[in-house]
Amino acid sequence: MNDQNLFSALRAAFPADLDTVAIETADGPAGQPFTPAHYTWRDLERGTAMLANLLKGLDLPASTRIAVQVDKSVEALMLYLAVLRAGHVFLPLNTAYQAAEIEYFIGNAEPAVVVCTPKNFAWVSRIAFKAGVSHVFTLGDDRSGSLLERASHCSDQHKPVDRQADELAAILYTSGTTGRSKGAMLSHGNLLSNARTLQAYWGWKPGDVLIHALPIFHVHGLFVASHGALLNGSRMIWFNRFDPAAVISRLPEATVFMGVPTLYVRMLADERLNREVCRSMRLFIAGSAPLLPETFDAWRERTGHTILERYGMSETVMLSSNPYHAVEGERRAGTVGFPLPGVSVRIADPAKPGATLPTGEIGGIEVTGPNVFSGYWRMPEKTKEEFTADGWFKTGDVGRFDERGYLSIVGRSKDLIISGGYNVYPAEIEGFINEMPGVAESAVVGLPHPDFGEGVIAVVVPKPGATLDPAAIVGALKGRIANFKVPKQVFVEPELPRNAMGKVQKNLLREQHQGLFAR
Ligand code: MLC
Ligand code: AMP
Repeated sequence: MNDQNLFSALRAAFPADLDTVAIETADGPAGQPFTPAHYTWRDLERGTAMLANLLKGLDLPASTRIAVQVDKSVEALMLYLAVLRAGHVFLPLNTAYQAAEIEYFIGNAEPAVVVCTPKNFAWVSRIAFKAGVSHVFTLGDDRSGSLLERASHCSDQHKPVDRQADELAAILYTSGTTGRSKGAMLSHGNLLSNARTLQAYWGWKPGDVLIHALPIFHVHGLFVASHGALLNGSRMIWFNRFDPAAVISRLPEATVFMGVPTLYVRMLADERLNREVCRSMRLFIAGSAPLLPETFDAWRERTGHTILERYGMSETVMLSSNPYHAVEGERRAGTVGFPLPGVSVRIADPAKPGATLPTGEIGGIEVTGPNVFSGYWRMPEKTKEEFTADGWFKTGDVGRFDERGYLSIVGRSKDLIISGGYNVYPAEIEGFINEMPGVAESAVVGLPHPDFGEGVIAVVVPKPGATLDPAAIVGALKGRIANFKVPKQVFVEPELPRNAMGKVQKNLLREQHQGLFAR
């Protein structure tokens, strides 16, 4: 059968002249003097071949998980591509994750290879070897580490391993409202079909240049942004870190930018953002969290560009998008547009299982399409719970269609906070707080935050006779969980508000504290 490896499709889109620039770096390792590096398409071809040969030499079974927790760099992107090329499964991990989180992911996914930053080698390798991982390599954002050293001895010729569309390409861990994180299994076909759909829907064209300023351990930066540019043979201006002033200074050379709403809010706060710097831009895309209409309006006023908001998730890649071409409609603030071609979206009646709701009514968003994942890694029960009997995936988002077919997300049935584009599950944080000495119970909620969209806070109830120090709670959490999950503020209160059924009324806590992060 024909090779359906996603890497092969991306490789086929490289320009004929492999000696033109594919990626130009716009910043470098933190704290070091910066000289821009230019990676040609040939560099990507050779670098991914050498890394794929390194993996091949390890004699791993097909579809082995390769877990990667490294700072963003072009080499880290090449590692992702090499894993696809070698026919293995990429497992990206947020660099903010701490030991307890990494221990869980490695224990659950059972990767044969782990790649971490040189500075984390001691603790990551201890966890990995204890879990039976055979190989731990290091990769720094300054090209340091054992991975590139070992790959430098490998051949730069490598034939991509044949993969079928339904074979696994990546596992993305997403936290659950109850219990531990689940690994969403995405196939070569899920990712490639979505990338092709977006290439057409967003009008990617020759000469496009993408500013890549998002992390590459989640859907937005790794799949939507990178695949978009690679599948179009387009050059990327590559930021390892988001810096609003630096991004604005490169806009005049670019045509496409993608960001979570916080990136737009931060660029708007810089007075150098104006129509002139955006003169060559074709498209600004936002997603991963709700874009406030005030940000949408302010951006249009300042730059003359209307942000295109789209909606997706780890389990499905992209689901819906505001239109690119004006003939298909305007881009509407507060909506996530139309279902993408090939993707079906319906609104389920929360009161009547199996029934769907008409236009205008609010219910659970359910989806199906070639982009939808096959299930959670080794969790058949969880997978079953999240799909309907007729095979639609329950997103956990709540929304409605308007009379013109635009989808709006109006809430979430899952108890989830999205802060600066990162998901924070209150149940997980509450679990850590409740284990602390002197704590009777806690409730974690998100409040409107001018920078992050939502900011995390915790309300903690002490055990009788115990005294709790909010700063000590924050301090204890900092070493244990990713920093973006740590509550920005902790309140100690004698009790939590409950309804007649005994359920904590988080809406009352949100109301009580809502102005906390006001501008
Ligand atoms: C950083 N901090 C955050 C935070 N990011 N706090 C809450 N929420 C966040 N998102 C805190 C850190 O804990 C730290 O606090 C302080 O800010 C400085 O950390 P930093 O790392 O220097 O922050 P900064 O570089 O400013 O990062 C902000 C950011 C980043 C917005 C650039 O969060 C980011 O890149 N977000 C993008 C996330 C993303 O790509 N999401 C896509 C998911 S895919 P302290 O107290 O520890 O010093 C998806 C599907 C889809 O959702 O549809 O796309
Ligand atoms: P993740 O699990 O990190 O992939 O996050 C996916 C979730 O992000 C979705 O289920 C939505 O709740 C949210 N999301 C993504 N895009 C948007 C958007 N444009 N507007 C509102 N929420 C969004």
